[in-house]
Amino acid sequence: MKAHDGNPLTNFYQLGLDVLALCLFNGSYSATEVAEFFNHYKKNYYFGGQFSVDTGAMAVLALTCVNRSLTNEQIKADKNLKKIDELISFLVEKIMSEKKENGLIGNTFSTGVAMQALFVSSNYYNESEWDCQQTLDTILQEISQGVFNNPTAAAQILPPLMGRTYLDVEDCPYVSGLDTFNISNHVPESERSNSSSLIMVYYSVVINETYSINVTVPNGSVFLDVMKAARKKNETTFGFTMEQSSWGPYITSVQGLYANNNKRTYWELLSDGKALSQGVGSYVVHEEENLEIRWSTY
Ligand code: B12
Ligand SMILES: *[C@@H]1O[C@H](CO)[C@@H](O)[C@H](O)[C@H]1NC(C)=O
Ligand SMILES: *[C@@H]1O[C@H](CO)[C@@H](O)[C@H](O)[C@H]1NC(C)=O
Ligand SMILES: *[C@@H]1O[C@H](CO)[C@@H](O)[C@H](O)[C@H]1NC(C)=O
Ligand SMILES: *[C@@H]1O[C@H](CO)[C@@H](O)[C@H](O)[C@H]1NC(C)=O
Ligand SMILES: *[C@@H]1O[C@H](CO)[C@@H](O)[C@H](O)[C@H]1NC(C)=O
Ligand SMILES: *[C@@H]1O[C@H](CO)[C@@H](O)[C@H](O)[C@H]1NC(C)=O
Ligand SMILES: *[C@@H]1O[C@H](CO)[C@@H](O)[C@H](O)[C@H]1NC(C)=O
Ligand SMILES: *[C@@H]1O[C@H](CO)[C@@H](O)[C@H](O)[C@H]1NC(C)=O
Ligand SMILES: *[C@@H]1O[C@H](CO)[C@@H](O)[C@H](O)[C@H]1NC(C)=O
Repeated sequence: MKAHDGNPLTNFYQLGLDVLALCLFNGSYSATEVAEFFNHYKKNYYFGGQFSVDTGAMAVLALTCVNRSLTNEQIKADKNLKKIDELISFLVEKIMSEKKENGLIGNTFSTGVAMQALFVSSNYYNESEWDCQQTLDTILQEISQGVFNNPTAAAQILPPLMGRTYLDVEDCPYVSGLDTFNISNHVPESERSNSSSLIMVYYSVVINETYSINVTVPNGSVFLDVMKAARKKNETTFGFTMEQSSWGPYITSVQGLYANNNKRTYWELLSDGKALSQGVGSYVVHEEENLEIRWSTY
């Protein structure tokens, strides 16, 4: 981070996961350094100027674990450690301010981690500030519509549905049996695809110039199908590469221009000018929709 102007080459969500793992499994780390990193580089809680609820929530979970492991002597001896308390308070306030009218916190997919963070930090807000039941009702409705079919999305929402958080991981009696689990990411084609009819969508690649095309795809297609159809028509303009990740396919390049963590660049997905909350493998497109993939920074 120090060599990159305070920007981690991964991200603060991952720093949160790392600290949480070290803390839960009694690894060795310096609580003072943890406090420093999470406090000093606050810009890393934001992507493109927007507070990332997922990132803040993961930090709250990690910091809470660290805070719980501190002895009173440590706190008295080191002023930095007092900052952990202040930092949790700051993050909880930010998370709370991203609460929506329907109870979601941030968006659908950050709500699971946000709920976990709020479960462990109830000292830092007023009971009346958060209607947990409303959040739960909205989430259950979304689950029944298949919104959480992605296994990674499910993994983030499942603990709070059971009244649990990632801080409870150490209690899990099944850890040694996890490798016998076989979770398939396969969603039957028939569930989302109705190929009996075709729809037309607008698709643009935006770098400094805008490259547009109209493509026809079967009704029920996802964003990735549109990109493939466009690529078939013009490989030079609409060619792209992707990488599998836990959330599905991640777009790494378009027109040979590659996203780069060092430079904080990425390919952003939009519909009618609004950033999408799903990736190219999940987002189902609609007739006459204005789809865009834009060269952006975060
Ligand atoms: C950091 C981050 C990013 C960074 C990634 C680069 C970096 N330097 O780390 C940036 C800002 C570039 C980014 C971009 C996008 N992201 Co993002 N991202 C995250 C975040 C906060 C943490 C991911 C992470 O590090 N996980 C931990 C590591 C260990 O797991 P990992 O699988 O190896 O992580 C990699 C992948 O997750 C990948 N990645 C990041 N975002 C996305 C999104 C999708 C759809 C895919 C397939 C992969 C992917 O980058 C990570 C680092 O290499 C998560 C929050 C969360 N709750 O998970 C959201 C999250 C995964 N992102 C999300 C979305 C929607 C996107 C975008 C589609 C947004 C957009 N409109 O363009 C784009 C991806 C477009 C594309 N090119 O395909 C959603 C996914 C929801 C869903 N159901 O699919 C999440 C859950 C945030 C949210 N609450 O909405 N993201
Ligand atoms: C970590 O240490 C705590 C307290 O000493 C102990 O209760 C816990 O079982 C340890 N966890 C692991 C995973 O070793
Ligand atoms: C952090 O520790 C302090 C002192 O032990 C305590 O007062 C505070 O409630 C703790 N915070 C959390 C989130 O556990
Ligand atoms: C909680 O709310 C009550 C009444 O609305 C208020 O008096 C109190 O100061 C609040 N506490 C905190 C910690 O915000
Ligand atoms: C997991 O399930 C998939 C699909 O059902 C199958 O192809 C794969 O061989 C299985 N893997 C293991 C290790 O059982
Ligand atoms: C698929 O389309 C046909 C006709 O276009 C329609 O009758 C049928 O209900 C559709 N199926 C789904 C699952 O939408
Ligand atoms: C976009 O245009 C600016 C200014 O002309 C230029 O500096 C930059 O390199 C261009 N970006 C790309 C990705 O082509
Ligand atoms: C796409 O279709 C719209 C309306 O049907 C038309 O106005 C536009 O010029 C078309 N764009 C391209 C790139 O063909
Ligand atoms: C596409 O399918 C959906 C249901 O899956 C249906 O509501 C919609 O009317 C269909 N659109 C077209 C243009 O066939
Ligand atoms: C692809 O698009 C570029 C402009 O972006 C154009 O110069 C080229 O002729 C197109 N190729 C085909 C096969 O249409």
